[in-house]
Amino acid sequence: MSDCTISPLQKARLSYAPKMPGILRGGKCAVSQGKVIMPPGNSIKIKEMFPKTYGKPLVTLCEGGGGSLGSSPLTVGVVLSGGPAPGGHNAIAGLFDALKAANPASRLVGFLNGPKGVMMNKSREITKELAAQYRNTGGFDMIGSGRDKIETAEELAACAKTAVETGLNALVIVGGDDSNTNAAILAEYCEAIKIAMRVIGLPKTIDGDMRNEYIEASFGFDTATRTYAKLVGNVCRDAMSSRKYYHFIKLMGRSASHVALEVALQTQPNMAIISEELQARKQTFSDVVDQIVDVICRRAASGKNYGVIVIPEGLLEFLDDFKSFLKELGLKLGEEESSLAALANEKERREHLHSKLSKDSAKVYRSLPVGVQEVLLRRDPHGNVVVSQIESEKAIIEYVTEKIEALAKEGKFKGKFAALGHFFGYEGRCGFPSNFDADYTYCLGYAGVQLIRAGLTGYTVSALNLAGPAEEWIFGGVPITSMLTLENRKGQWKPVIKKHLADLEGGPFKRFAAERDKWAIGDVYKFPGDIQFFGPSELTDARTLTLQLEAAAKKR
Ligand code: FBP
Repeated sequence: MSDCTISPLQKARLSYAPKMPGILRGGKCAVSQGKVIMPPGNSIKIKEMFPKTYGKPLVTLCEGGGGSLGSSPLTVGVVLSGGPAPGGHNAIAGLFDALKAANPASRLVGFLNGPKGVMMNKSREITKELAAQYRNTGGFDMIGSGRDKIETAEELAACAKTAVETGLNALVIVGGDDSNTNAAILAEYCEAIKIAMRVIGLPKTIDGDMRNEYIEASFGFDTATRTYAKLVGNVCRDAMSSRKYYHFIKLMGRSASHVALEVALQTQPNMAIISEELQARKQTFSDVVDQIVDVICRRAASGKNYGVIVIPEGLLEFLDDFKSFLKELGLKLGEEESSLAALANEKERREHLHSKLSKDSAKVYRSLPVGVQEVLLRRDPHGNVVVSQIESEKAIIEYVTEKIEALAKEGKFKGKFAALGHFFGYEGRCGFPSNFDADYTYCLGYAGVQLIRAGLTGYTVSALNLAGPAEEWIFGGVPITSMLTLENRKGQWKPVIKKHLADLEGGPFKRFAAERDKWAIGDVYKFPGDIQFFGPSELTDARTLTLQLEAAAKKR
Protein backbone atom coordinates (compact mmCIF):
# COMPACT_ATOMS: atom_id res chain seq x y z
CA MET A 1 0.00 0.00 0.00
CA SER A 2 1.50 3.38 -0.93
CA ASP A 3 1.48 6.34 1.45
CA CYS A 4 -1.06 8.19 -0.69
CA THR A 5 -3.64 5.41 -0.33
CA ILE A 6 -3.57 5.28 3.46
CA SER A 7 -4.47 7.89 6.04
CA PRO A 8 -1.87 9.25 8.48
CA LEU A 9 -3.53 7.34 11.33
CA GLN A 10 -3.54 4.13 9.30
CA LYS A 11 0.17 4.60 8.71
CA ALA A 12 0.89 5.34 12.36
CA ARG A 13 -1.11 2.35 13.58
CA LEU A 14 0.67 -0.15 11.33
CA SER A 15 3.70 0.02 13.59
CA TYR A 16 1.85 -0.36 16.92
CA ALA A 17 3.26 -3.34 18.84
CA PRO A 18 0.46 -5.10 20.74
CA LYS A 19 1.05 -5.75 24.41
CA MET A 20 0.98 -9.33 25.59
CA PRO A 21 1.70 -11.37 28.72
CA GLY A 22 5.25 -12.69 29.06
CA ILE A 23 4.08 -16.26 28.84
CA LEU A 24 2.96 -15.78 25.23
CA ARG A 25 5.98 -13.76 24.21
CA GLY A 26 8.26 -16.80 24.07
CA GLY A 27 6.17 -18.28 21.26
CA LYS A 28 5.83 -21.74 22.76
CA CYS A 29 4.01 -22.78 25.91
CA ALA A 30 2.43 -25.84 27.42
CA VAL A 31 -1.09 -26.31 28.73
CA SER A 32 -2.07 -27.35 32.22
CA GLN A 33 -5.35 -29.22 32.58
CA GLY A 34 -8.10 -27.99 34.87
CA LYS A 35 -11.51 -29.31 35.80
CA VAL A 36 -14.18 -30.71 33.49
CA ILE A 37 -17.23 -28.45 33.37
CA MET A 38 -20.79 -29.34 32.46
CA PRO A 39 -22.88 -27.64 29.76
CA PRO A 40 -25.51 -25.22 31.13
CA GLY A 41 -28.56 -27.25 30.00
CA ASN A 42 -29.28 -30.83 28.92
CA SER A 43 -25.82 -32.41 29.29
CA ILE A 44 -27.05 -35.90 28.33
CA LYS A 45 -28.30 -34.71 24.96
CA ILE A 46 -25.10 -32.68 24.32
CA LYS A 47 -23.00 -35.74 25.24
CA GLU A 48 -25.00 -37.84 22.77
CA MET A 49 -24.51 -35.26 20.02
CA PHE A 50 -20.78 -34.75 20.70
CA PRO A 51 -19.45 -38.12 21.93
CA LYS A 52 -15.86 -37.44 20.85
CA THR A 53 -15.39 -33.90 22.12
CA TYR A 54 -17.63 -33.91 25.21
CA GLY A 55 -16.17 -33.99 28.73
CA LYS A 56 -12.78 -32.42 27.99
CA PRO A 57 -11.07 -30.34 30.70
CA LEU A 58 -10.48 -26.60 30.84
CA VAL A 59 -6.85 -25.78 30.04
CA THR A 60 -4.56 -22.88 30.94
CA LEU A 61 -1.43 -21.85 29.07
CA CYS A 62 1.70 -22.13 31.15
CA GLU A 63 5.48 -22.12 30.71
CA GLY A 64 6.57 -25.13 28.71
CA GLY A 65 7.87 -26.59 25.55
CA GLY A 66 5.42 -26.47 22.68
CA GLY A 67 2.80 -29.18 23.19
CA SER A 68 2.28 -32.54 21.51
CA LEU A 69 2.93 -31.13 18.04
CA GLY A 70 6.30 -29.77 19.22
CA SER A 71 7.69 -27.19 16.85
CA SER A 72 7.06 -29.16 13.64
CA PRO A 73 5.84 -26.98 10.75
CA LEU A 74 2.07 -26.59 10.68
CA THR A 75 -0.45 -25.53 8.08
CA VAL A 76 -3.28 -23.68 9.76
CA GLY A 77 -6.40 -22.19 8.21
CA VAL A 78 -8.26 -19.17 9.55
CA VAL A 79 -11.79 -18.07 8.75
CA LEU A 80 -13.64 -14.94 9.90
CA SER A 81 -17.26 -15.67 10.61
CA GLY A 82 -20.30 -13.44 11.22
CA GLY A 83 -20.36 -9.67 11.58
CA PRO A 84 -17.07 -7.76 11.60
CA ALA A 85 -15.60 -6.68 14.93
CA PRO A 86 -12.58 -4.42 15.45
CA GLY A 87 -9.40 -6.45 15.87
CA GLY A 88 -10.03 -9.30 13.43
CA HIS A 89 -6.90 -8.49 11.44
CA ASN A 90 -4.80 -8.55 14.60
CA ALA A 91 -6.14 -11.99 15.47
CA ILE A 92 -4.79 -13.11 12.10
CA ALA A 93 -1.48 -11.30 12.78
CA GLY A 94 -1.22 -13.05 16.16
CA LEU A 95 -1.83 -16.45 14.56
CA PHE A 96 0.72 -15.70 11.87
CA ASP A 97 3.43 -14.48 14.26
CA ALA A 98 2.93 -17.36 16.70
CA LEU A 99 3.13 -19.94 13.92
CA LYS A 100 6.27 -18.39 12.46
CA ALA A 101 7.88 -17.93 15.90
CA ALA A 102 7.62 -21.66 16.58
CA ASN A 103 8.66 -22.71 13.07
CA PRO A 104 9.24 -20.34 10.14
CA ALA A 105 8.16 -23.08 7.74
CA SER A 106 4.61 -23.04 9.16
CA ARG A 107 1.87 -21.57 6.95
CA LEU A 108 -1.31 -19.63 7.58
CA VAL A 109 -4.08 -19.84 5.00
CA GLY A 110 -7.00 -17.39 5.11
CA PHE A 111 -10.32 -18.78 3.85
CA LEU A 112 -12.28 -16.20 1.93
CA ASN A 113 -15.65 -14.67 2.81
CA GLY A 114 -16.58 -16.83 5.77
CA PRO A 115 -17.23 -20.53 6.25
CA LYS A 116 -18.31 -20.99 2.63
CA GLY A 117 -14.66 -20.24 1.75
CA VAL A 118 -13.71 -23.36 3.71
CA MET A 119 -16.46 -25.43 2.10
CA MET A 120 -15.47 -24.27 -1.40
CA ASN A 121 -11.74 -24.28 -0.65
CA LYS A 122 -11.27 -20.63 -1.60
CA SER A 123 -8.33 -19.14 0.23
CA ARG A 124 -5.32 -16.86 0.12
CA GLU A 125 -1.95 -17.39 1.70
CA ILE A 126 -1.25 -15.00 4.59
CA THR A 127 2.26 -13.76 3.92
CA LYS A 128 4.47 -11.48 5.98
CA GLU A 129 3.75 -8.63 3.55
CA LEU A 130 0.00 -9.17 3.61
CA ALA A 131 -0.15 -9.35 7.41
CA ALA A 132 1.98 -6.18 7.63
CA GLN A 133 -0.56 -4.17 5.61
CA TYR A 134 -3.41 -4.98 7.99
CA ARG A 135 -1.86 -4.84 11.48
CA ASN A 136 -3.98 -2.82 13.91
CA THR A 137 -6.53 -1.91 11.24
CA GLY A 138 -10.29 -2.32 11.58
CA GLY A 139 -12.50 -4.46 9.36
CA PHE A 140 -12.41 -8.01 8.14
CA ASP A 141 -11.58 -7.11 4.54
CA MET A 142 -8.22 -8.90 4.44
CA ILE A 143 -10.09 -12.17 3.83
CA GLY A 144 -13.78 -11.19 4.19
CA SER A 145 -16.44 -12.79 6.38
CA GLY A 146 -19.77 -14.60 6.07
CA ARG A 147 -22.58 -16.04 8.16
CA ASP A 148 -22.75 -19.55 6.72
CA LYS A 149 -23.63 -22.45 8.92
CA ILE A 150 -21.53 -25.63 8.85
CA GLU A 151 -24.06 -28.27 9.71
CA THR A 152 -25.27 -30.67 7.03
CA ALA A 153 -23.43 -33.84 6.02
CA GLU A 154 -22.50 -32.21 2.68
CA GLU A 155 -21.16 -29.05 4.36
CA LEU A 156 -19.08 -31.06 6.82
CA ALA A 157 -17.75 -33.32 4.08
CA ALA A 158 -16.82 -30.26 2.00
CA CYS A 159 -14.80 -28.86 4.94
CA ALA A 160 -13.07 -32.22 5.43
CA LYS A 161 -12.20 -32.34 1.72
CA THR A 162 -10.61 -28.88 1.98
CA ALA A 163 -8.71 -29.94 5.10
CA VAL A 164 -7.22 -32.92 3.28
CA GLU A 165 -6.53 -31.08 0.02
CA THR A 166 -4.83 -28.18 1.84
CA GLY A 167 -3.08 -30.40 4.38
CA LEU A 168 -4.55 -28.45 7.27
CA ASN A 169 -3.33 -29.33 10.75
CA ALA A 170 -5.90 -26.97 12.19
CA LEU A 171 -8.66 -24.49 11.39
CA VAL A 172 -9.26 -21.41 13.52
CA ILE A 173 -12.83 -20.08 13.39
CA VAL A 174 -13.07 -16.48 14.54
CA GLY A 175 -16.63 -15.78 15.54
CA GLY A 176 -19.44 -15.40 18.04
CA ASP A 177 -21.78 -17.96 19.56
CA ASP A 178 -23.07 -19.38 16.27
CA SER A 179 -19.61 -19.53 14.68
CA ASN A 180 -18.04 -21.21 17.71
CA THR A 181 -20.94 -23.67 17.55
CA ASN A 182 -19.84 -24.37 13.94
CA ALA A 183 -16.36 -25.01 15.37
CA ALA A 184 -17.76 -27.57 17.85
CA ILE A 185 -19.71 -29.39 15.14
CA LEU A 186 -16.72 -29.48 12.78
CA ALA A 187 -14.31 -30.58 15.52
CA GLU A 188 -16.62 -33.47 16.42
CA TYR A 189 -16.95 -34.47 12.77
CA CYS A 190 -13.17 -34.43 12.19
CA GLU A 191 -12.65 -36.62 15.25
CA ALA A 192 -15.39 -39.01 14.11
CA ILE A 193 -13.99 -39.46 10.59
CA LYS A 194 -10.44 -39.40 11.95
CA ILE A 195 -8.92 -36.52 10.07
CA ALA A 196 -6.14 -34.71 11.84
CA MET A 197 -7.52 -31.17 11.48
CA ARG A 198 -7.99 -29.54 14.92
CA VAL A 199 -10.65 -26.85 15.22
CA ILE A 200 -10.21 -23.90 17.55
CA GLY A 201 -12.53 -20.89 18.06
CA LEU A 202 -11.68 -17.30 18.98
CA PRO A 203 -14.38 -15.25 20.80
CA LYS A 204 -15.45 -12.39 18.57
CA THR A 205 -18.51 -10.14 18.56
CA ILE A 206 -19.23 -6.51 19.27
CA ASP A 207 -22.36 -7.72 21.09
CA GLY A 208 -20.38 -8.82 24.15
CA ASP A 209 -22.55 -11.93 24.58
CA MET A 210 -19.94 -14.59 23.67
CA ARG A 211 -18.75 -14.58 27.22
CA ASN A 212 -18.87 -16.61 30.41
CA GLU A 213 -16.88 -17.41 33.53
CA TYR A 214 -13.86 -18.37 31.40
CA ILE A 215 -14.06 -15.81 28.60
CA GLU A 216 -14.33 -12.36 30.16
CA ALA A 217 -14.89 -10.46 26.91
CA SER A 218 -15.49 -11.04 23.24
CA PHE A 219 -13.24 -8.93 21.06
CA GLY A 220 -14.66 -5.87 19.34
CA PHE A 221 -16.96 -4.92 22.23
CA ASP A 222 -14.43 -2.43 23.61
CA THR A 223 -13.96 -0.50 20.36
CA ALA A 224 -17.59 -0.70 19.25
CA THR A 225 -18.95 0.59 22.56
CA ARG A 226 -16.36 3.40 22.62
CA THR A 227 -17.39 4.35 19.08
CA TYR A 228 -21.09 4.42 19.99
CA ALA A 229 -20.38 6.21 23.28
CA LYS A 230 -18.56 8.95 21.43
CA LEU A 231 -21.56 9.37 19.09
CA VAL A 232 -24.14 9.21 21.88
CA GLY A 233 -22.10 11.70 23.93
CA ASN A 234 -22.04 14.06 20.95
CA VAL A 235 -25.80 13.73 20.52
CA CYS A 236 -26.30 14.43 24.25
CA ARG A 237 -24.30 17.63 23.87
CA ASP A 238 -26.31 18.59 20.79
CA ALA A 239 -29.57 17.93 22.65
CA MET A 240 -28.43 20.16 25.50
CA SER A 241 -27.24 22.84 23.08
CA SER A 242 -30.24 22.97 20.72
CA ARG A 243 -32.82 22.17 23.40
CA LYS A 244 -35.51 21.10 20.94
CA TYR A 245 -35.24 17.38 20.19
CA TYR A 246 -35.63 14.06 21.89
CA HIS A 247 -33.14 11.66 20.34
CA PHE A 248 -34.15 7.99 20.34
CA ILE A 249 -30.97 6.02 19.68
CA LYS A 250 -31.11 2.32 18.88
CA LEU A 251 -27.77 0.61 19.47
CA MET A 252 -26.62 -2.59 17.79
CA GLY A 253 -25.89 -5.56 19.98
CA ARG A 254 -28.42 -8.26 19.06
CA SER A 255 -30.43 -9.84 21.91
CA ALA A 256 -28.33 -8.94 24.93
CA SER A 257 -28.18 -5.34 26.19
CA HIS A 258 -24.45 -5.27 27.01
CA VAL A 259 -23.74 -2.62 24.38
CA ALA A 260 -26.60 -0.36 25.53
CA LEU A 261 -25.60 -0.81 29.18
CA GLU A 262 -21.91 -0.02 28.57
CA VAL A 263 -22.73 3.01 26.41
CA ALA A 264 -25.22 4.25 29.01
CA LEU A 265 -22.57 3.96 31.73
CA GLN A 266 -20.11 5.85 29.56
CA THR A 267 -22.50 8.67 28.58
CA GLN A 268 -25.30 8.89 31.19
CA PRO A 269 -28.23 9.61 28.85
CA ASN A 270 -31.63 10.57 30.30
CA MET A 271 -32.87 7.04 29.87
CA ALA A 272 -31.54 3.68 28.70
CA ILE A 273 -33.70 0.64 28.26
CA ILE A 274 -32.18 -2.67 29.34
CA SER A 275 -34.11 -5.55 27.77
CA GLU A 276 -33.18 -8.09 30.46
CA GLU A 277 -34.77 -5.87 33.11
CA LEU A 278 -38.01 -5.61 31.12
CA GLN A 279 -38.03 -9.39 30.80
CA ALA A 280 -37.52 -9.85 34.54
CA ARG A 281 -40.43 -7.48 35.21
CA LYS A 282 -42.60 -9.09 32.50
CA GLN A 283 -43.13 -5.73 30.86
CA THR A 284 -44.85 -5.01 27.56
CA PHE A 285 -44.28 -2.57 24.74
CA SER A 286 -46.84 -0.21 26.19
CA ASP A 287 -45.05 -0.30 29.60
CA VAL A 288 -41.89 0.87 27.83
CA VAL A 289 -43.80 3.68 26.13
CA ASP A 290 -45.32 4.72 29.48
CA GLN A 291 -41.90 4.85 31.16
CA ILE A 292 -40.50 7.04 28.40
CA VAL A 293 -43.53 9.33 28.46
CA ASP A 294 -43.16 9.67 32.23
CA VAL A 295 -39.54 10.89 31.87
CA ILE A 296 -40.54 13.29 29.08
CA CYS A 297 -43.34 14.76 31.21
CA ARG A 298 -41.10 15.14 34.25
CA ARG A 299 -38.44 16.84 32.18
CA ALA A 300 -41.04 19.14 30.60
CA ALA A 301 -42.15 20.12 34.11
CA SER A 302 -38.58 21.30 34.77
CA GLY A 303 -38.53 23.23 31.50
CA LYS A 304 -36.54 20.65 29.52
CA ASN A 305 -38.07 19.62 26.21
CA TYR A 306 -35.11 17.66 24.95
CA GLY A 307 -33.25 14.52 25.88
CA VAL A 308 -31.57 11.29 24.85
CA ILE A 309 -33.01 7.80 25.14
CA VAL A 310 -30.96 4.69 24.39
CA ILE A 311 -32.70 1.57 23.07
CA PRO A 312 -31.06 -1.86 22.71
CA GLU A 313 -31.40 -3.57 19.34
CA GLY A 314 -32.96 -6.76 20.68
CA LEU A 315 -35.69 -5.06 22.74
CA LEU A 316 -38.76 -6.72 21.15
CA GLU A 317 -37.51 -10.25 21.89
CA PHE A 318 -37.74 -9.56 25.64
CA LEU A 319 -41.17 -7.97 25.86
CA ASP A 320 -43.93 -10.03 27.42
CA ASP A 321 -46.39 -9.34 24.61
CA PHE A 322 -43.83 -10.26 21.92
CA LYS A 323 -42.07 -13.27 23.40
CA SER A 324 -44.71 -15.93 22.78
CA PHE A 325 -45.55 -14.36 19.43
CA LEU A 326 -41.90 -14.46 18.29
CA LYS A 327 -41.56 -18.04 19.50
CA GLU A 328 -44.63 -19.12 17.53
CA LEU A 329 -43.46 -17.13 14.52
CA GLY A 330 -40.11 -18.95 14.61
CA LEU A 331 -41.88 -22.32 14.64
CA LYS A 332 -44.22 -21.36 11.79
CA LEU A 333 -41.34 -20.06 9.68
CA GLY A 334 -39.75 -23.49 10.02
CA GLU A 335 -42.96 -25.39 9.23
CA GLU A 336 -43.93 -23.12 6.36
CA GLU A 337 -40.46 -22.62 4.87
CA SER A 338 -41.18 -24.24 1.50
CA SER A 339 -44.71 -22.77 1.12
CA LEU A 340 -43.38 -19.30 1.92
CA ALA A 341 -40.49 -19.67 -0.52
CA ALA A 342 -42.96 -20.61 -3.30
CA LEU A 343 -44.95 -17.36 -2.90
CA ALA A 344 -44.42 -14.50 -5.32
CA ASN A 345 -43.83 -11.53 -3.04
CA GLU A 346 -43.54 -10.22 0.52
CA LYS A 347 -47.23 -9.26 0.67
CA GLU A 348 -48.32 -12.83 -0.11
CA ARG A 349 -45.80 -14.18 2.40
CA ARG A 350 -47.12 -11.83 5.10
CA GLU A 351 -50.71 -12.87 4.39
CA HIS A 352 -49.80 -16.57 4.39
CA LEU A 353 -47.97 -16.34 7.69
CA HIS A 354 -50.78 -14.33 9.21
CA SER A 355 -53.26 -17.06 8.29
CA LYS A 356 -51.09 -19.70 10.03
CA LEU A 357 -50.62 -17.88 13.35
CA SER A 358 -52.83 -18.29 16.43
CA LYS A 359 -55.41 -15.54 17.04
CA ASP A 360 -53.26 -13.75 19.63
CA SER A 361 -50.07 -13.90 17.61
CA ALA A 362 -51.85 -12.85 14.41
CA LYS A 363 -53.12 -9.79 16.29
CA VAL A 364 -49.61 -8.80 17.39
CA TYR A 365 -48.27 -9.43 13.87
CA ARG A 366 -50.97 -7.29 12.27
CA SER A 367 -50.38 -4.46 14.76
CA LEU A 368 -46.79 -4.03 13.55
CA PRO A 369 -45.75 -1.67 10.77
CA VAL A 370 -45.54 -3.49 7.41
CA GLY A 371 -41.77 -2.97 7.28
CA VAL A 372 -41.35 -4.76 10.64
CA GLN A 373 -43.71 -7.57 9.52
CA GLU A 374 -41.44 -8.12 6.53
CA VAL A 375 -38.22 -8.11 8.56
CA LEU A 376 -39.75 -10.72 10.84
CA LEU A 377 -40.22 -13.04 7.86
CA ARG A 378 -36.45 -13.24 7.51
CA ARG A 379 -33.91 -15.19 9.54
CA ASP A 380 -30.15 -15.29 9.23
CA PRO A 381 -28.58 -18.68 8.30
CA HIS A 382 -28.42 -19.58 12.00
CA GLY A 383 -32.15 -18.91 12.50
CA ASN A 384 -31.74 -15.59 14.36
CA VAL A 385 -34.29 -12.77 13.98
CA VAL A 386 -32.58 -10.02 11.97
CA VAL A 387 -32.98 -7.49 14.79
CA SER A 388 -30.68 -4.90 13.23
CA GLN A 389 -33.34 -4.26 10.59
CA ILE A 390 -36.26 -3.76 12.98
CA GLU A 391 -36.75 -0.03 13.32
CA SER A 392 -37.87 -0.21 16.94
CA GLU A 393 -36.73 3.37 17.60
CA LYS A 394 -39.24 4.57 15.00
CA ALA A 395 -42.05 2.42 16.41
CA ILE A 396 -41.32 3.79 19.89
CA ILE A 397 -41.32 7.38 18.62
CA GLU A 398 -44.70 6.78 16.94
CA TYR A 399 -46.35 5.46 20.11
CA VAL A 400 -44.71 8.01 22.44
CA THR A 401 -45.84 10.84 20.13
CA GLU A 402 -49.42 9.53 20.15
CA LYS A 403 -49.43 9.38 23.94
CA ILE A 404 -47.89 12.83 24.39
CA GLU A 405 -50.44 14.31 21.99
CA ALA A 406 -53.28 12.69 23.91
CA LEU A 407 -51.90 14.07 27.20
CA ALA A 408 -51.53 17.53 25.63
CA LYS A 409 -55.17 17.42 24.52
CA GLU A 410 -56.22 16.63 28.08
CA GLY A 411 -54.07 19.53 29.28
CA LYS A 412 -51.72 17.17 31.13
CA PHE A 413 -48.65 17.91 29.00
CA LYS A 414 -47.69 21.52 28.52
CA GLY A 415 -44.22 21.09 27.05
CA LYS A 416 -43.04 20.58 23.49
CA PHE A 417 -42.08 17.29 21.93
CA ALA A 418 -40.12 16.68 18.73
CA ALA A 419 -38.33 13.38 18.21
CA LEU A 420 -35.49 12.15 16.02
CA GLY A 421 -34.54 8.51 15.56
CA HIS A 422 -31.01 7.15 15.09
CA PHE A 423 -29.50 3.72 14.68
CA PHE A 424 -25.82 3.33 15.50
CA GLY A 425 -24.67 -0.11 14.44
CA TYR A 426 -22.49 -0.64 11.42
CA GLU A 427 -20.53 2.52 12.36
CA GLY A 428 -19.01 0.59 15.27
CA ARG A 429 -17.97 -2.71 13.72
CA CYS A 430 -14.96 -1.77 11.59
CA GLY A 431 -13.20 1.12 13.34
CA PHE A 432 -9.49 1.03 14.19
CA PRO A 433 -9.29 -1.36 17.15
CA SER A 434 -8.66 0.39 20.45
CA ASN A 435 -5.39 -0.56 22.12
CA PHE A 436 -7.34 -3.05 24.22
CA ASP A 437 -8.83 -4.77 21.17
CA ALA A 438 -5.55 -4.58 19.23
CA ASP A 439 -3.69 -6.21 22.15
CA TYR A 440 -6.43 -8.68 23.03
CA THR A 441 -6.98 -9.99 19.50
CA TYR A 442 -3.27 -10.37 18.87
CA CYS A 443 -2.98 -12.40 22.09
CA LEU A 444 -6.05 -14.48 21.17
CA GLY A 445 -4.38 -15.43 17.88
CA TYR A 446 -1.14 -16.21 19.67
CA ALA A 447 -2.91 -18.30 22.29
CA GLY A 448 -4.93 -20.13 19.61
CA VAL A 449 -1.70 -21.44 18.09
CA GLN A 450 -0.57 -22.73 21.50
CA LEU A 451 -3.82 -24.73 21.83
CA ILE A 452 -3.24 -26.17 18.36
CA ARG A 453 0.34 -27.08 19.26
CA ALA A 454 -0.99 -28.82 22.34
CA GLY A 455 -3.08 -31.01 20.00
CA LEU A 456 -6.42 -29.72 21.28
CA THR A 457 -9.61 -29.56 19.26
CA GLY A 458 -13.13 -28.27 19.92
CA TYR A 459 -11.90 -25.48 22.20
CA THR A 460 -12.48 -21.71 22.26
CA VAL A 461 -9.58 -19.62 23.54
CA SER A 462 -10.39 -18.46 27.07
CA ALA A 463 -9.20 -15.20 28.61
CA LEU A 464 -9.18 -14.06 32.22
CA ASN A 465 -7.95 -11.04 34.19
CA LEU A 466 -8.66 -8.69 31.29
CA ALA A 467 -9.42 -5.70 33.53
CA GLY A 468 -5.77 -5.73 34.55
CA PRO A 469 -2.69 -4.89 32.46
CA ALA A 470 -1.97 -7.09 29.43
CA GLU A 471 1.05 -8.52 31.25
CA GLU A 472 -1.36 -10.20 33.71
CA TRP A 473 -3.85 -11.64 31.22
CA ILE A 474 -4.35 -15.39 31.49
CA PHE A 475 -5.13 -17.44 28.40
CA GLY A 476 -6.26 -21.00 27.98
CA GLY A 477 -9.04 -22.98 26.38
CA VAL A 478 -12.63 -23.85 27.21
CA PRO A 479 -14.20 -26.93 25.56
CA ILE A 480 -16.97 -25.66 23.31
CA THR A 481 -19.28 -28.53 24.20
CA SER A 482 -19.27 -27.28 27.81
CA MET A 483 -20.88 -24.02 26.60
CA LEU A 484 -23.60 -25.63 24.46
CA THR A 485 -27.28 -25.67 25.16
CA LEU A 486 -30.28 -26.62 23.00
CA GLU A 487 -32.29 -23.84 21.38
CA ASN A 488 -35.27 -23.94 19.10
CA ARG A 489 -34.34 -22.34 15.80
CA LYS A 490 -37.07 -22.28 13.13
CA GLY A 491 -38.83 -25.21 14.79
CA GLN A 492 -35.80 -27.44 15.33
CA TRP A 493 -33.75 -28.06 18.47
CA LYS A 494 -30.15 -27.12 17.73
CA PRO A 495 -27.01 -27.08 19.85
CA VAL A 496 -25.86 -23.47 20.29
CA ILE A 497 -23.57 -21.64 22.67
CA LYS A 498 -25.64 -20.05 25.39
CA LYS A 499 -25.73 -16.29 24.87
CA HIS A 500 -24.62 -14.35 27.92
CA LEU A 501 -27.31 -11.78 28.74
CA ALA A 502 -26.87 -8.67 30.90
CA ASP A 503 -26.88 -9.80 34.51
CA LEU A 504 -29.24 -7.79 36.71
CA GLU A 505 -27.21 -8.83 39.75
CA GLY A 506 -23.90 -7.90 38.09
CA GLY A 507 -21.72 -4.86 38.79
CA PRO A 508 -22.53 -2.94 35.55
CA PHE A 509 -26.32 -3.14 35.92
CA LYS A 510 -26.18 -2.36 39.63
CA ARG A 511 -24.15 0.79 38.95
CA PHE A 512 -26.61 1.78 36.22
CA ALA A 513 -29.64 1.16 38.45
CA ALA A 514 -28.10 3.21 41.25
CA GLU A 515 -27.33 6.19 39.01
CA ARG A 516 -30.12 6.41 36.45
CA ASP A 517 -32.58 8.53 38.44
CA LYS A 518 -30.02 11.31 38.52
CA TRP A 519 -29.59 11.08 34.76
CA ALA A 520 -33.33 11.28 33.98
CA ILE A 521 -33.94 14.90 34.94
CA GLY A 522 -30.54 16.42 35.69
CA ASP A 523 -28.40 16.66 32.56
CA VAL A 524 -25.37 14.78 33.79
CA TYR A 525 -24.24 13.60 30.39
CA LYS A 526 -20.66 12.42 29.95
CA PHE A 527 -18.72 12.94 26.73
CA PRO A 528 -16.19 10.17 26.13
CA GLY A 529 -14.95 11.62 22.81
CA ASP A 530 -12.77 9.75 20.35
CA ILE A 531 -10.83 6.58 21.06
CA GLN A 532 -7.31 7.64 22.00
CA PHE A 533 -4.35 5.82 20.49
CA PHE A 534 -1.56 8.12 21.67
CA GLY A 535 -1.00 9.78 25.02
CA PRO A 536 -1.29 8.79 28.66
CA SER A 537 -2.09 5.17 29.38
CA GLU A 538 -5.23 6.04 31.38
CA LEU A 539 -6.68 7.21 28.05
CA THR A 540 -5.13 4.73 25.62
CA ASP A 541 -5.40 1.57 27.72
CA ALA A 542 -8.69 2.19 29.50
CA ARG A 543 -10.98 -0.78 30.04
CA THR A 544 -14.73 -0.80 29.44
CA LEU A 545 -16.80 -0.04 32.52
CA THR A 546 -18.33 -3.48 32.06
CA LEU A 547 -14.94 -5.14 32.56
CA GLN A 548 -13.99 -2.83 35.43
CA LEU A 549 -17.25 -3.20 37.32
CA GLU A 550 -17.39 -6.95 36.81
CA ALA A 551 -13.82 -7.30 38.07
CA ALA A 552 -14.65 -5.12 41.10
CA ALA A 553 -17.76 -7.22 41.83
CA LYS A 554 -15.68 -10.44 41.65
CA LYS A 555 -13.25 -9.09 44.24
CA ARG A 556 -16.01 -8.33 46.74
P1 FBP B 1 -21.95 -11.34 15.24
O1 FBP B 1 -22.86 -11.94 16.24
O2 FBP B 1 -21.73 -12.19 14.07
O3 FBP B 1 -20.68 -10.85 15.84
O4 FBP B 1 -22.64 -10.02 14.65
C1 FBP B 1 -23.03 -9.00 15.47
C2 FBP B 1 -23.93 -7.99 14.83
O5 FBP B 1 -23.23 -6.79 14.64
C3 FBP B 1 -25.21 -7.78 15.64
O6 FBP B 1 -25.04 -6.84 16.65
C4 FBP B 1 -26.20 -7.38 14.59
O7 FBP B 1 -27.52 -7.67 14.97
C5 FBP B 1 -25.79 -8.19 13.41
O8 FBP B 1 -24.40 -8.41 13.55
C6 FBP B 1 -26.07 -7.50 12.12
O9 FBP B 1 -25.48 -8.17 11.09
P2 FBP B 1 -26.22 -8.45 9.74
O10 FBP B 1 -26.24 -7.16 8.99
O11 FBP B 1 -25.41 -9.51 9.07
O12 FBP B 1 -27.60 -8.92 10.11
